[in-house]
Amino acid sequence: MRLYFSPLACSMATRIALYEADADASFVEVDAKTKRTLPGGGDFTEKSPLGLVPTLETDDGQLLTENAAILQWVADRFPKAALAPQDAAGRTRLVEWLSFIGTELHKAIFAPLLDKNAPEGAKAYALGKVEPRFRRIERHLEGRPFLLPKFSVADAYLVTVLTWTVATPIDLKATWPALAAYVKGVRTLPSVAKAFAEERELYAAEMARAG
Ligand SMILES: N[C@@H](CCC(=O)N[C@@H](CS)C(=O)NCC(=O)O)C(=O)O
Repeated sequence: MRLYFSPLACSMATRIALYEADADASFVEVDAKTKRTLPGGGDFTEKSPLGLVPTLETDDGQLLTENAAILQWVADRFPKAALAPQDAAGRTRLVEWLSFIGTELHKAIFAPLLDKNAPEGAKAYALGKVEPRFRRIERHLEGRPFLLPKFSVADAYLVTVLTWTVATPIDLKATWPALAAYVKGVRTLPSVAKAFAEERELYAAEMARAG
């Protein structure tokens, strides 16, 4: 299978899941600005209509998009890695967290804050949404290492988006100590540490290319 990704973007959650599963996967970098694959590759919008990462091409040629779908697909494809609860109640909680991270954190807060072209009013509106949403996860993660009883694909997604706070006015350590401790703990997992180290290097190369 092949994961289309951009360095340190939300697609890193899928990389983490693939590392956890010890999956045989290749990784194709996408230039988020030009929507072309690197190095010197093709038009990524032929794979993903909106040109968004993650996009996962499976061994039987399916093209999957959307974090919540791809992460659950990886969890189901590699059940031994136990990246998703097997029981219905646990699965519902997983979908609840994936939806919360995708809509209430990723899109509602981080997308406007990280978009250089977003107007200041949009950024201020997004910052206004931080307190209740971060409080919800802060309370949930007090005394817990993971969102669910075990590490799951939802943690792979949450640690990825919370790391973006460094590029925003949100001070995780000062304001949200349980979230800061959660990120610190999850980043010690070998799969997560490896993904971050690799993607940090690719991100630095991307920044150097952009000048
Ligand atoms: N709804 C999509 C959103 C994916 C998304 O926003 N991806 C970002 C990276 S975190 C992206 O590809 N941005 C490039 C762009 O907006 O052109 C999902 O959950 O997978």
